[in-house]
Amino acid sequence: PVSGSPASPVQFPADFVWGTSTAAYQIEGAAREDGRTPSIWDTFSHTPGAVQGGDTGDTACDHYHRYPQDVALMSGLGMGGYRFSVSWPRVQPTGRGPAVQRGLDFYRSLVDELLAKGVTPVLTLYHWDLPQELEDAGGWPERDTAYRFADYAQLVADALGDRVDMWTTLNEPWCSAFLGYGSGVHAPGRTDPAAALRAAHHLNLAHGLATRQLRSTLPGRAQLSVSLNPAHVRARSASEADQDAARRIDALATRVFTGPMLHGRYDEDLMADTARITDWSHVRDGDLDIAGQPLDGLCLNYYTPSLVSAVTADDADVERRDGHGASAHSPWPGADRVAFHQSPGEQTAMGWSIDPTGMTELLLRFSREAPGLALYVTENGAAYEDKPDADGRVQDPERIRYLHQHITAVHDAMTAGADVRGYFLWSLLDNFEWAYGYSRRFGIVRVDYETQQRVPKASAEWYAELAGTGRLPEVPEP
Ligand code: PNW
Repeated sequence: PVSGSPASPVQFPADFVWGTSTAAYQIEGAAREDGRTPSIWDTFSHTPGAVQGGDTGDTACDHYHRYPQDVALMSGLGMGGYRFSVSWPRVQPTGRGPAVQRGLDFYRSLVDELLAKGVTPVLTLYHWDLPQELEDAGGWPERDTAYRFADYAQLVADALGDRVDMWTTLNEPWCSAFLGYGSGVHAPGRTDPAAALRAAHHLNLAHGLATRQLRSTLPGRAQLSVSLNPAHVRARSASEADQDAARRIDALATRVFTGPMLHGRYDEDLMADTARITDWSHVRDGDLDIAGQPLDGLCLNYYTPSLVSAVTADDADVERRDGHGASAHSPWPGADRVAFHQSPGEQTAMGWSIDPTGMTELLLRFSREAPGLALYVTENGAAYEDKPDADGRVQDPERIRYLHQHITAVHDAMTAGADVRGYFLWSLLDNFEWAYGYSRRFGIVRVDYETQQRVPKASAEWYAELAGTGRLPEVPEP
């Protein structure tokens, strides 16, 4: 294009998948129906003080009963894909033994509904809802949980393998391990750094065991992957100390999972940094080979970068802004000399700064580090305090702007060579935002939690145009 001409349209390939993401506990409700038993999130959300407003997922968006309407909504928006998760305690209530047929039937009906409308299902096996009984037996810090996960994966594969082609094992194992067992702001709310590191390893092992099993039973067309939320870490300065702080956080946020899963190893610096906390004797011979099973794709979730520095005497009063909720306990075992800072720029309602360059850099990092793997963005989006106007319409120009910037950033990565095949917006619906309950709305469709009415926001219409044309629409003038 001639410089000075209007920016050339941002056009995506015709086979690029446009979709939305959700997770079982955040939308399904029906917490005690059809044989479902409590997960760690049921227990946690019913613990006074754990979740903002005392909110729980008991009813959520009632998607369990309203899924035909929700699929019709997606189809009306012209979505090509839908990423959802299977609730482990709905399918295998105690985390052991045979499957509950009614639980599997729900997912089978959901998938059939999607396929009938031409929406490709992308199935996540684990989006944080561990059966409580397995937590009572020790949870992710216990090795046995990894084997239980592989058995559960097999049950789901047997039931849905003939109709689902895109499988991801875990969603954001960092949150499961370090928010669940380190800072305790997520279920099960434990605050034990050594347990958090054991949990991370057993999640790596669980991913590998399940991948090995799915590979041997699913048809050859099945695509296997995992969804990670690599913190895109930036050092506040070029000083050696700040660079080292960034290295430590990258190890604990990202390489603790990508090391085993992509390269079959734990990096030496990670093991040395955490030597005070664990001797890593929970890692057995052969585990890393299992964790490093070959994958077909890598799914990345991106919202905001992290800005860190080394703690110095001057930082004694630096506010701990690590965007992970208020806790006296760190989610970063062994990195207590690291300070987190608010990145510059505007923020969303999560207090997360808006920086689309992190998206491009993240995709390019993994296109170099994992050549040959198809990349997917499986989560990206923004919470805003949008409200219906007098006519009941929801104008959410900030969300449209956020999406426009980040989808442009995905395109930039593709132009620079990243093999990105799809983008799944978080989220289809406003939903249960974990420790924040219903106080944060990420949906492109508004949910009225009193009436369960769904109202597509302006961003949904904007996104539908993108999905229909593959060309990024302009941001509407205010
Ligand atoms: C991800 N953090 O959660 C999840 O995969 C979604 O279920 C969630 O709704 C979405 O992002 C928006 O938050 C995260 O504290 C929760 O760093 C917390 C953190 C990161 C991701």
